[in-house]
Amino acid sequence: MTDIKATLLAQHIETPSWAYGNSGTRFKVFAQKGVPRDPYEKLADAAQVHAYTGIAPTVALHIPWDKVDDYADLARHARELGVGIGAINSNVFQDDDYMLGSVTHPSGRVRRKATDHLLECVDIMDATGSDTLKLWFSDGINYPGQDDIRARQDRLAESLAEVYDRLGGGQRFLLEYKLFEPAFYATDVPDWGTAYAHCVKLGPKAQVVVDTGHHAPGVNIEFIVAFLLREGKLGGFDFNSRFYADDDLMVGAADPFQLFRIMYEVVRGGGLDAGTGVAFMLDQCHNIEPKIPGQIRSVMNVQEATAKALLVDREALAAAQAEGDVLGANAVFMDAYNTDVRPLLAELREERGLAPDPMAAYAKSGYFEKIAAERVGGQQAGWGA
Ligand code: LRH
Ligand code: MN
Ligand code: MN
Repeated sequence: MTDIKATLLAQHIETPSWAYGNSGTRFKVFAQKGVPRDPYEKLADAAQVHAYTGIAPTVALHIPWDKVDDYADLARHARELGVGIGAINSNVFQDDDYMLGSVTHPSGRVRRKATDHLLECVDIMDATGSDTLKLWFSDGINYPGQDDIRARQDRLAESLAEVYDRLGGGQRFLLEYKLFEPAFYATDVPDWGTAYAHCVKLGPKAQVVVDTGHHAPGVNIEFIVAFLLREGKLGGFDFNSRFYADDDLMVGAADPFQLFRIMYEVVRGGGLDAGTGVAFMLDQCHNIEPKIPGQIRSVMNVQEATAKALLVDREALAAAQAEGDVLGANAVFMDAYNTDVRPLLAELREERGLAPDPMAAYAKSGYFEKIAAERVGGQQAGWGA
């Protein structure tokens, strides 16, 4: 149990700056009270999540949603609040220029502009001390014949190589895949195989990030996790839940059993071991629920799934598997999943001097009342901004 507790304490879950801003669907963004007005206030809210969970010490930025004049100053502000800057997320999907793509666009001018943005993100990594660049491309085509699928792969490879070469020592990039949306016919990085192939070609500083919402229904995500970890190519997760497509709901809300299965493969593959570099990031929006509690709940959901995965009796499982004991092996697995780990986690927090129930402690703290009174005109997270 001491080992499990130490592993749980060492796990870090990164929250995204955009989770704290107003968000919604293309139909309506419902503004909430107390929402941050700038990136500095987003970091302050993220620091609250860390203060109550103890395991969310870094915050991902999205550029240009988090554009500031002085990134070193933003990083200093984060440190003062007790958090650090995590992954820098690039954004080559919101300019009019990108209607037909960014790094895979048929026009060399647009490709240059997109790649320059990615290089600027590496400059921001240098200024903030971030070691991870997260690349997601909305690039793709809507209609058969619209553009040459293969030429777009060539253009993608060319841009990725330029960014890869710009990375400094200790820096890496994570390539994110997504089945569809906004492109509806053929996305340029639609699946883990495409992302993996590009990353293998580039080298060790390129890894794949698994956004749990970016798959077709029924896809066995834990298989992908097991495979990528075995190859040393699992860079991290963008955690969220989906019922239909890229819903960005709270991780573990739609399918806690799937999250457990994913975390088991992480544990099995050594992804929690120090130095493996698997980043556990959230990529979510809280459209109708309050944002800071939504993030606290999400961090707790990942922690609960991790605790259950760590509780799997690996020896008993291996013995049952070796004997071909199908039901016995499954029972070992399910015993861990069905364990209520909440008392263990409450104990862990108390041992660290934290409140046993982060949700209740935050609600009691008065922070929400304070920001609701102080902040007027909170920022939209980014979409449609
Ligand atoms: C794309 C995505 C990607 C973006 C984020 C805001 O759907 O998952 O990670 O950067 O949403
Ligand atoms: Mn994502
Ligand atoms: Mn997404």
